[in-house]
Amino acid sequence: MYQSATKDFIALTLTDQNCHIYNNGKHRKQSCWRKWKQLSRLQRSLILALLALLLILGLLSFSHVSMQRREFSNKEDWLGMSDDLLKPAFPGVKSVFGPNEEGKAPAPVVRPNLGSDSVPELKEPNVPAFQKPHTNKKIFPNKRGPPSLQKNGNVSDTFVVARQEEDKEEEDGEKPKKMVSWRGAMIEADQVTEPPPSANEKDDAAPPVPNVSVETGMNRLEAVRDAFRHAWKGYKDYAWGHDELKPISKSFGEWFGLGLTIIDSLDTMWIMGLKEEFAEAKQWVEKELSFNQNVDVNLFETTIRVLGGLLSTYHLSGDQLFLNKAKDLGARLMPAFKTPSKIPFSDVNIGKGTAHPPRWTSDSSMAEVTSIQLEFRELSRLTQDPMFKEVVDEVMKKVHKLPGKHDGLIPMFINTNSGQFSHRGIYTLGARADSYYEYLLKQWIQGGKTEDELLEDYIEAINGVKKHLVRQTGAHKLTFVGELSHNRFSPKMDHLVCFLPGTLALGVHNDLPGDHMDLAAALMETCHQMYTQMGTGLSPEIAHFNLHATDGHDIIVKPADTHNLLRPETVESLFYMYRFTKDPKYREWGWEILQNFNKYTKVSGGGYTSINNVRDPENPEPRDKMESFFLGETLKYFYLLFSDEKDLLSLDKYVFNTEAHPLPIWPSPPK
Ligand code: DMJ
Repeated sequence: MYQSATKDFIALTLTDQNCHIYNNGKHRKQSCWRKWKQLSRLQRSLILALLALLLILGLLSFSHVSMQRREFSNKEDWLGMSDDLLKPAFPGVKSVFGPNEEGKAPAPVVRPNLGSDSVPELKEPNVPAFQKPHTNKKIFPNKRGPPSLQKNGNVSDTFVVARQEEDKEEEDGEKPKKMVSWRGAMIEADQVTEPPPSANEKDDAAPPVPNVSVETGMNRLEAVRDAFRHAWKGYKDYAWGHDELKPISKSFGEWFGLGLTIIDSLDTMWIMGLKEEFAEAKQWVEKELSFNQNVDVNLFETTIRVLGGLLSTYHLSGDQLFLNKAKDLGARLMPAFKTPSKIPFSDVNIGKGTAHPPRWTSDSSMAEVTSIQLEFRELSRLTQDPMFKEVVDEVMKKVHKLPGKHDGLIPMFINTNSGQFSHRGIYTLGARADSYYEYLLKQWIQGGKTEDELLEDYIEAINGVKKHLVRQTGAHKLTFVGELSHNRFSPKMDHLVCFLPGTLALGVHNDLPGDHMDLAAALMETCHQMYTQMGTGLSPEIAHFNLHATDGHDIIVKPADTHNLLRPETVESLFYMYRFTKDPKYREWGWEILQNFNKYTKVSGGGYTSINNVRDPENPEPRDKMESFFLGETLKYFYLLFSDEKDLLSLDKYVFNTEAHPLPIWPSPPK
């Protein structure tokens, strides 16, 4: 039976056109079999060999497919396993995996506590006075840095990625301009920052801040300088003249094509006394920087980073070059204000002199149109040309009078045609609204505390924040600023909101209500906890807070929010809090953050990288991007936090723009 079946099979497999398939199976069998018999022995052997080969190939491909399937399900096992095995940074906070915001491969992330994530009905705030948080002794597993970022760690990985990138660039014919690296003392200094791997392994036993004089803070300052040099080296070697460094692929990213990192870094280098680096950057500004480019730039980003950076560098260095560049840029940004409502468009072509809103809307975001004032006002003062100040003051006046605020809180968008708020009903101190509140206070300070409308709006807004947005967690009474969405409270806080403790403290320093300082201190503690409760000791982009005491956890991180972009806000606030209180704990907290940036984001070969997963110290997943604000803001605020130099940028003489560029407080009030 087996034999006859085989014969049948063979006969049917022969596709000889004479071997027809008939309806009648018997006929078919006979006809094909006859043909087979007519073949020579050699022919039959060849055919049989061919069939055997096909059979083997078939078997092989079957086993390959099933192996792939097995691997796939193993991956699922691995992810599932890591979900369970991931060491929770805070006991009981579980991890899950899911797609990240860029739709990349799912990574182990933190499982939100569903119980607390529900949005409770808006009630009266539950924090009449700020209860001191129960500060647990810090849960801070002093782990080793991730293998991929260790100096002697995954060098080959980094190399392979870089090599592949280079190969690709060679194929594309777009090899980035390699710059001659500045070598010498800088490299040695760089090595001081990162402890040798052996030291990392012994971290648990080591004293918290080895070899550092808390009194003088001197070594910490050197550590910040080293971090800056390391970041700068990566930028110089692989991204010189471009907007941002991609330190893992050793390449660059372009946003506006304005050498953002160089300009954002200028005043930081000046403040840190990095003369050689400053001289080189200045030379680039002089020789290479041109705003006469057919390029669309974002009005807000260009104002805070480039205009702000040029103006502050002019003030610090006294070099006219920077003011001339600032004037040129300011004039090129002016077309943004030519709108029916005088509320500026978000984008300007600085070469063509045209402006437009984003493609999908005629709205601008509130933070963007109300956080360009410090810079434009200062430009008018320096140039004696009122037009810059007039256009931005007009925006503030309009917003001051605009209906639709909620106890001083503003919606996130404004329409450039109607000049009215749009997308009403959502109130946040985070993205798209944050620096509106910051600039109310800072403009008032800049102008010598004479512009009453700004102060009124600020005080009213902070009262609104306290009334509608401030809550405490159930477990450890951590104070946070949530969001209001159509009258429902959401216990969600962006890391961006961590600018608020610093701003509140600055207000109190300028004689605003003392209870603002209580809120500042309570929020500062929470921002600190957003770092310490993560496996890497670095904050996620967004935290959710648990209003219930049920499971003892305060902070929940959703899968899409586990990244850290090297943002400055917490360090910024630590700087203000330390300046005004001199409480050494703020320096300690800052020092821990700097060490963790070094452990988990420092890239061997140069630069620091954003990471995808602050929960996983073993694999924080580098994102391959160093934002210009890491040099412009984060490292500058670290330096200022640790510096004991008495008159270094006194907060009675300077006001920092939202990108950490110091601008002078005016000696006489504006006219
Ligand atoms: C910076 O560009 C500024 O601080 C801005 O106000 C908010 N975003 C980044 C830093 O996080």
